[in-house]
Amino acid sequence: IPLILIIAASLYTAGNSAGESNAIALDEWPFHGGSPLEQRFSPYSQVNVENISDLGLAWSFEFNSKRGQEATPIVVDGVMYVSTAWSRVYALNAVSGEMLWHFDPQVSGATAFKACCDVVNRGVAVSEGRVFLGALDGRLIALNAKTGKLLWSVDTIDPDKAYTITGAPRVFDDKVIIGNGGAEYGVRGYVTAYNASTGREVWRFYTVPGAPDAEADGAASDQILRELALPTWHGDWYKYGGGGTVWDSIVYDPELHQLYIGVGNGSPWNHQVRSDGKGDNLFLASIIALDPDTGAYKWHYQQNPGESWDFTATQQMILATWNMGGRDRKVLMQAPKNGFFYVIDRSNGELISAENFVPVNWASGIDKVTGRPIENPEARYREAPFVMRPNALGAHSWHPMAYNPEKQLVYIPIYHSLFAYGNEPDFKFQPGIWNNAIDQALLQVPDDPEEMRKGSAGFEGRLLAWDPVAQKEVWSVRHPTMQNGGVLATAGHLVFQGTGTGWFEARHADTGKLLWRFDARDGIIAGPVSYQPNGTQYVALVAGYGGAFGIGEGVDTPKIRPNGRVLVFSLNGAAELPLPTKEVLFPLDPPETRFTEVQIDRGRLLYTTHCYRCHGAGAQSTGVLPDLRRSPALANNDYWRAILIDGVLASKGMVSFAEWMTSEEIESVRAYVVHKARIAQEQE
Ligand code: PQQ
Repeated sequence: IPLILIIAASLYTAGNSAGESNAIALDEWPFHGGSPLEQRFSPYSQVNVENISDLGLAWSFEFNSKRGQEATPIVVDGVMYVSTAWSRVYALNAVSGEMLWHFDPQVSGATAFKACCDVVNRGVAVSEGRVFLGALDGRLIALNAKTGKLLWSVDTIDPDKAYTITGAPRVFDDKVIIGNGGAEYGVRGYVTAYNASTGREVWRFYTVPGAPDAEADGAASDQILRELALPTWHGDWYKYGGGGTVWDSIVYDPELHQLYIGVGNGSPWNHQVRSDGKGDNLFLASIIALDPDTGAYKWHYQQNPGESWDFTATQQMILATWNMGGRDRKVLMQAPKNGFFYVIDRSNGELISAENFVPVNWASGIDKVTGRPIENPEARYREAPFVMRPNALGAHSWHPMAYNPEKQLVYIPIYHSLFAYGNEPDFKFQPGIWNNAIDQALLQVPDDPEEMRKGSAGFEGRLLAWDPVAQKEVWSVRHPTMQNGGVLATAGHLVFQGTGTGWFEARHADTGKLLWRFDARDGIIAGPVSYQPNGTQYVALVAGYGGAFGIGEGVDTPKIRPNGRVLVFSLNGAAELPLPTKEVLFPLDPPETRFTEVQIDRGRLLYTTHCYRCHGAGAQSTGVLPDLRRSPALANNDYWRAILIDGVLASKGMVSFAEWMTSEEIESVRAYVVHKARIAQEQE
């Protein structure tokens, strides 16, 4: 075990009764969640409720991409290691901001097509002079922490399948572990542990069974999947991959020497299609505990048996120890997409409590004895569509929450949203492309902005302070936009969070009162960190919009965005934030060509199926990816075909759709975008 983990683990076990700090006495941010317990709590109080008005920008650093910025920086030995879009990594002096090195894994632009939710990267892991990076194209890469030079690189995926990596690796003992994404594209989820010095594979654990007649695959999961999981699957799931990707949260528990992995949704989403509407489909939407040495299964807790809505247990897991009824309980907390806050005994996976932290209509509660949700039968959209709250975007997604162990409060960046699920009438599985087997027609957005606004009425983003012991809200504040940043809690009685509208804010941890804010001039979605080298406390974060919500929906968000930037604050910091690089939008200048209503309507459905997730609802860009209504290629079908059929922009992430749409269908998409451009022009 590396020294740092031994120190960390002994400090945790020292402070393990309720109310006592579980925080580590390290002056840096060595792990993804700050400490191995992933509480995102800084034990420093130099910056506090009394002096927060003196907090100012100490330095900033600009990346070279304005795609989604989701990384949590790691700070070790005075160096900040931070990743950005396209899996690029920078090493910066954590005090001065001076760049020490950068590494670009040269991910091919076409990989963007396989990424459901932007070309994001949530961060690196650092241990014993090595930096570990999961690249979007599936490579796990080890770099020399001093020089940024490549030490080793392994391909963790089957390149013929639509796997991607957006999550941060985790390191423990002499191993580094990584999962992947792609459950919308027909893959089978797994995690793999590699030897940290050599990159040699040590073990792999698949989260869902393969074909029933498949030979033993030598993976650590083989036997448990056959015994426990296989009987819970029906139909042709293995032809569709099954899903269960571990695309974000993995936690190594140094106290119990266990590894927890958060497993995602089914592929395709619709349980009717995936598994004939039968069976629990283990281990979808489950937390699984594994033996870190061998990958052997220890226990699991499934949140959504027969998952059918893109519900995931991939959200962050926070570990703590509480004194309950006179005895210490080692708990694991998670606020997954489905809207319930779960407290689980991490020694055995037993449910301690679960209550909804947002309004939900798919279940009336969680049965305390069985641990299963008490479902509203209509939510399974078997006979009729169901307007569900929350939905696939989740009540809470990857945006990190924070736990203040001194106050025993969790601060969660939450969403309220709803949409209609319905059976896809003519589902045909197409490997390698978005397949969820739900009716895309129900997701089409109306042309009338008033109607569109009505459709999204009730959508809101909040910061919620939650008492995880009593399972109830303590306070919450509403933000102007739905998607906002991750959260940091500090011993200075502060809670830090960035907003979608571009403010970096500090609030009082007890009341939510706004105490300080800084104009970051760009939407923020990532989570802040804090470190205190040489006696000065810094608070740092990456600013920049994007991600699933940030490219797909952003009706009222700023349209010209700067590149992502690292912003670092300290007391009396007096740096100026440079104005963003200037950018000019193409004019709205749709061609005169007339299209029929039928073409436009057909284009609307195709746009919703294939284009919407990157280029925005109703062809309204959020400013992260190009606004198609302003594209010069709209002018002429030859230009349009060059992009959509010949794939001339593949290196930028816009691949050919020739395999997925006919020429006529591609023309209908142009008809729809021209139609939307005309409407926008009239409104200008
Ligand atoms: N990624 C984001 C993001 O970065 O904003 C949001 C989501 C993902 C989701 O809501 C997902 O459901 C999701 N699902 C998968 C998957 O099923 O494999 C992967 C990812 C990802 O890797 O980013 C996301």
